[in-house]
Amino acid sequence: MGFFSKLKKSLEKTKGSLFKNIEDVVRSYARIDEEMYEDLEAVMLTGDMGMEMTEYLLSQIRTGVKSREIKDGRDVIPYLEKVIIQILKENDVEAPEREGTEVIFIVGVNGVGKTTTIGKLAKYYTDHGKSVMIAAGDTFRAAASDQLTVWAERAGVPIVKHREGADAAAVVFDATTSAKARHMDVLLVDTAGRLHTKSNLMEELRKMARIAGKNIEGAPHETLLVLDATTGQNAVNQAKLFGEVVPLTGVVLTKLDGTAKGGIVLSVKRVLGVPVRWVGVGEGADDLRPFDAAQFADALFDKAGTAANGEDGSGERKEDT
Ligand SMILES: Nc1nc2c(ncn2[C@@H]2O[C@H](COP(=O)(O)OP(=O)(O)O)[C@@H](O)[C@H]2O)c(=O)[nH]1
Ligand SMILES: [Mg+2]
Repeated sequence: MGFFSKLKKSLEKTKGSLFKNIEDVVRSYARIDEEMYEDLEAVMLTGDMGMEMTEYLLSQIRTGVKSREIKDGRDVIPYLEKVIIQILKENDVEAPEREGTEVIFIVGVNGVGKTTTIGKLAKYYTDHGKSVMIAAGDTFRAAASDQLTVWAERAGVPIVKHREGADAAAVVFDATTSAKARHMDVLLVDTAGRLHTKSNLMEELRKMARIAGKNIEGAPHETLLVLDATTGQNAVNQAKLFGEVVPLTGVVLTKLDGTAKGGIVLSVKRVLGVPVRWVGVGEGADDLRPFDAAQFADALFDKAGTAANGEDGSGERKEDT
């Protein structure tokens, strides 16, 4: 199955929980009145849209009613489609091309999919002709670096690791030194996810960033927060906390497969101020792709693969092929 098909399948539950209930509400109102807004608010919150996004969508519907674009309940869903596509497009940020080694920190709490994401990113960049190195910056558990080693071998890329309990900043020092000397295009840095020791984590991440920046100018160029889509609004709250610890440049949304809470993708940019950069739809090496608003909207609203998705519906962007 190609990526687009997987994405579409992944979003089925989200669509079901979100649009189905919205549709049921609007269909039962011949005339739009305050009671309809109240019912809509209830189903959106139940659908895990979060307060901010719910209020925004309702205000947009009110705008549509005022401008007469929405005349009765039947016009609500097509109108919302347009609003949602607009929100998705806010996430469409192209990664700038850089000279030298691009250093990418991967952060997030335990279990969200950081290590897996690094494995997938290593595969993706390698497939796209880039040289990749991995740094095992989660030195807290031996298992973390073993797991990462398996991914590195699978992608055929070098990995820099130290023994369990070693200073993560020392791993970053060695990795940045080596990546620079070997003219690597990308250095992916895994990190520990102990948010309950927030001040320690903050210290550790800051130190890692400082060391990286000393060896490679401007590093880390990206700090991507990995969020588990199945945790819905909790993920958004997690992200707010993380944003206080380190400056984030984007979000990787994992586990979109098997959740009805994919609506979280709408909250990320508006609530956190950073775009969704990658989406994960499974545990396989090819189950991660750059976020593409048009593709995501097509998958969400069940359009067949359009030009934006490539003729084979694989979900590859043109510039990727
Ligand atoms: N279904 C699904 N599982 C995922 C995805 N990404 C990661 N996982 C799984 O989530 C679990 C935790 O991943 P891991 O990378 O170890 O998380 P970490 O603790 O943040 O490093 C593993 O079993 C992964 O296979 C995804 O996009 N979809
Ligand atoms: Mg890990």
